[in-house]
Amino acid sequence: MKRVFSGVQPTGNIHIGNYLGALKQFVELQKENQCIYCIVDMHSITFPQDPKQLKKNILDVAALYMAVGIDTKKSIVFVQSDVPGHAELAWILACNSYTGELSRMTQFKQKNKGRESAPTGLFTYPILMAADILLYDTDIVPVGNDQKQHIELCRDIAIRINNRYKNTFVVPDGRFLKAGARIMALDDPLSKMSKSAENIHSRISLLDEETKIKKSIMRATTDSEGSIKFDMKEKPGISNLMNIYSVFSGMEICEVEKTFEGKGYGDFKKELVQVTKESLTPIKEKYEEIRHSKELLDILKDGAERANTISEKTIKRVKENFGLGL
Ligand code: ATP
Ligand code: LTN
Repeated sequence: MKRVFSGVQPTGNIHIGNYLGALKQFVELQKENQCIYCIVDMHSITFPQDPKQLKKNILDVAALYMAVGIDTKKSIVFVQSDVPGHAELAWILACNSYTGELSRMTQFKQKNKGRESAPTGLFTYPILMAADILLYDTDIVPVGNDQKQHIELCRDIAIRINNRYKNTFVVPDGRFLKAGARIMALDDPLSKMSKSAENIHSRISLLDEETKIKKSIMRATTDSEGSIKFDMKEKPGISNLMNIYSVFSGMEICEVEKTFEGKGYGDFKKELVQVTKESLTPIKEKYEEIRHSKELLDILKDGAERANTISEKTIKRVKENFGLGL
């Protein structure tokens, strides 16, 4: 059995990009692997968060994990800050990484655009992410394409430490889907769909009302040509919508092209609204059931205990290999 680890930030607005790029994989991987899914609250404070809202967002993500099909009897679900090993290992990894490699991270460059100075945590964000992964001897990390560079850095740090010290870490592999790995913003198909974009119609959140879903899709940017053909370079808007249609309906892109041959963007968008609603309704229903149940807190507490047991073993091994402590 392989070990799988991944995380989502509790920053609100979990959208179909997060679902199709990451969460859908989380569910599939449960069948044959030991999976650990984390709510990475310490990553979310790289920008200031309202404390009450953060607490609520943590429970929202936990309930969404379960609503999309994560089975907490099989998989471990927990909150990052409940397991002290993450922060502890992050320091040790920081001492084995370089400011040069962190400066090359495109996510950092994008999020820090236009500023002279950045929060230190935003700069060292990938190190905490590497700690999350290496702490659990992870083999596979299911994520969206935007995390490729962070996974590469995690691998580099693991290999570096394995060479400098005793063999200490399992070197993980990223896992990226073909179709959902990069869902683009509905209002700007050249940027990725994001939780933090100002325009709410740039994304479809998993808990959006039906009228909002319809509005966002019907006003999504396309082109003036009017033919439903997949071409990410020349026709990024309609291609992104076709991608979303393909993953929600289970149809291959070429089948989507065939089905909508000769039809207009209006007809296609109406069908897309339909499959999106059909896919999201059961998730919303399950979410409502779980979100305010007493069970939710118990599940997270139990998850943290299980995670902590694994984490403590790794920390012990790392300290031994580094000569730290008594
Ligand atoms: P933000 O865009 O505000 O930085 P985010 O949407 O990237 O936030 P995260 O919690 O950091 O949110 O990401 C959770 C998971 O969703 C990650 O695996 C990430 O790669 C994936 N993901 C995020 N956006 C997309 C997208 N547009 N398409 C596919 N996968 C995505
Ligand atoms: N950086 C990730 C979230 C994240 C993560 C992780 C993903 C934090 N720690 C460990 C996989 C494994 C993001 O999606 N922005």
